[in-house]
Amino acid sequence: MGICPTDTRPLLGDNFTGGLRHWARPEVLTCTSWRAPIIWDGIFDPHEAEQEARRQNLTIGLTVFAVGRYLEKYLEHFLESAEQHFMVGQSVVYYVFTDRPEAVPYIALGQGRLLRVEPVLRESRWQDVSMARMHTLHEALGGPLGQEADYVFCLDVDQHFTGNFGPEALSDLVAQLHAWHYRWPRWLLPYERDKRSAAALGLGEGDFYYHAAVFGGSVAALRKLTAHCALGQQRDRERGIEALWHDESHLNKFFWLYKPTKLLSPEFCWDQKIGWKPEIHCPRLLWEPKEYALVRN
Ligand code: 2GW
Ligand code: MN
Repeated sequence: MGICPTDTRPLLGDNFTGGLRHWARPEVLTCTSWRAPIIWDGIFDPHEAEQEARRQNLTIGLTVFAVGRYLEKYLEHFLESAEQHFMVGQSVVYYVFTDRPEAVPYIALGQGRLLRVEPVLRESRWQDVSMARMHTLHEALGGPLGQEADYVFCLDVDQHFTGNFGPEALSDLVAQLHAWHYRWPRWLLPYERDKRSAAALGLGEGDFYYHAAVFGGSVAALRKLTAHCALGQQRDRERGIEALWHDESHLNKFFWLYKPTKLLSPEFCWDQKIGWKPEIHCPRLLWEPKEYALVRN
């Protein structure tokens, strides 16, 4: 680990982190080799980022899929906690993709916040529920959603907000460091290694391992990301193969080819099961406990 170079060239994607204070977290990596900031608690001023975002009069989208049992199990807590912590004070639109629109719980929304329900079909295999998101998002970003929102975050539903998740996280293309893998050597990261897969990365490839539970960016950047991943998945399917971590493997391939302009530290999507780590100051999202036996059948 190390701090950002003292180079004075402007950082990529720093438009919502005016006055980044890389020196505030000397014990962690706060800048990538391609000069994108890695957002750790303390290196940005949340108020400055909020002011900048408000001056630009942005609409920020949050997409989430709640299909089958995941609706009852996770959606309400996810949305209630988003009301407390996600982009507070900004214009926000939630897009809930579900196979049962009538079952979406009623949530009292704050001023300037809207919720839209987008019907989707239910895939029969759970792997397909997760992977179909890329194609569905791609279509949505090309339609009214893409017209309405300036920036969009695409999140898993099996988590809840516990801390401020604000405009400091905005940038053209945003990737989330995976909480379980950010300290691992590159060769050990669980990328797809089968060369037949569109998601394959060689042993010397890959920058970080990114978590598909959180990614975001401008509508244009996300159109490109979702097209790339959906096409890769399609190509694999035609060959009768499936990447190790499904959509997440394709996402990692995309971020290797097209570098994110901002990275979020694992504080933005933390798993309490990992236990206490000195560098994790303020978790913004926490994973819900995994109950695979209950939901994966
Ligand atoms: C998924 C797996 C097994 C059983 C059900 C489902 C399921 C997922 C479902 O029944 N309904 C549903 O709406 N989903 C959506 O897909 C939901 O938004 C959920 O958060 C998302 C991903 O599934 P999840 O959260 O169970 O997968 P994780 O937490 O193990 O996620 C990582 O790996 C996935 C690929 O295997 C994805 O890349 C995901 O983004 C990663 O966080
Ligand atoms: Mn998940």
